[in-house]
Amino acid sequence: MCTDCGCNNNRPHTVYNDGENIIHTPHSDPLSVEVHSQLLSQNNQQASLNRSLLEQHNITAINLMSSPGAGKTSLLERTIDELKGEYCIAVIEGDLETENDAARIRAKGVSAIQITTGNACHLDATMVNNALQQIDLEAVDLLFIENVGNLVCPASFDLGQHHNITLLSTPEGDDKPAKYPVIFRAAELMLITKCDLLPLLDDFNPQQATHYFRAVSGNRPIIQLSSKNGSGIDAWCAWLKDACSQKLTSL
Ligand SMILES: Nc1nc2c(ncn2[C@@H]2O[C@H](COP(=O)(O)OP(=O)(O)OP(=O)(O)O)[C@@H](O)[C@H]2O)c(=O)[nH]1
Ligand SMILES: [Mg+2]
Repeated sequence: MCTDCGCNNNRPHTVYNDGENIIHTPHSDPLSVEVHSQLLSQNNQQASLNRSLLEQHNITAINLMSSPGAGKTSLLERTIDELKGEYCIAVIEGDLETENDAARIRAKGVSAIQITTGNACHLDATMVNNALQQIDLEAVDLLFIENVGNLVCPASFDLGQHHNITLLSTPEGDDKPAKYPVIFRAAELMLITKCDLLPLLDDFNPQQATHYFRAVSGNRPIIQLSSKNGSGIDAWCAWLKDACSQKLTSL
């Protein structure tokens, strides 16, 4: 048995640390590990350039990550309703196919660029840079990036954002932070979404979700909310305002 990850495959394989994440490549050769490492390194360089570009324009950028359907776009729609008068907002949407989410955001009067990744399961820094070229950055102070719905890969690709946020929706089950720790560990804040459904879900325990999140991320904050009935949206908007004002004072 492998002493690194416990798999039963006796072929050579590697476990390495890219500086933030432990990456297991259990059934591949060292060459593919090298290629993967170079791709991550190139991505990190582009992400740094994106971050500099955003900072030149005093933009706070938020990367939203979750499983498909956890409520990212619905939360953005609600957030735009709350904050549109105070902040100039733009959104970059990531999906494998369709302009659906960008159309939903544009219907709120906010500019949105849709990235369709084809078969890629996450956004990367080059895709985000291409989208940034299409946005009037002078006219933006709060940028949301809605990543592709996926609880694994998005966490490994820096996009140049300032804050990573992971959503956990109540119908997914309270054990997801324990089962998919990498994406929850990457989160500065966890949002428990669709809390209006809690009375109907007898097996989602917010305390249990909190316990699992704390086990992977320490004492980071959690907000319970519902984009349907508006509960917790004030706390979420207060967190965003704080993030924007901290950004301004750090520039
Ligand atoms: N009950 C309830 N349903 C919600 C809530 N937020 C979103 N939904 C529903 O969940 C479904 C998915 O919502 P989206 O906002 O499209 O989710 P998403 O994470 O953007 O989905 P992808 O972009 O496909 O990953 C829709 O049917 C929404 O109406 C909520 O707070 N409560
Ligand atoms: Mg969406």
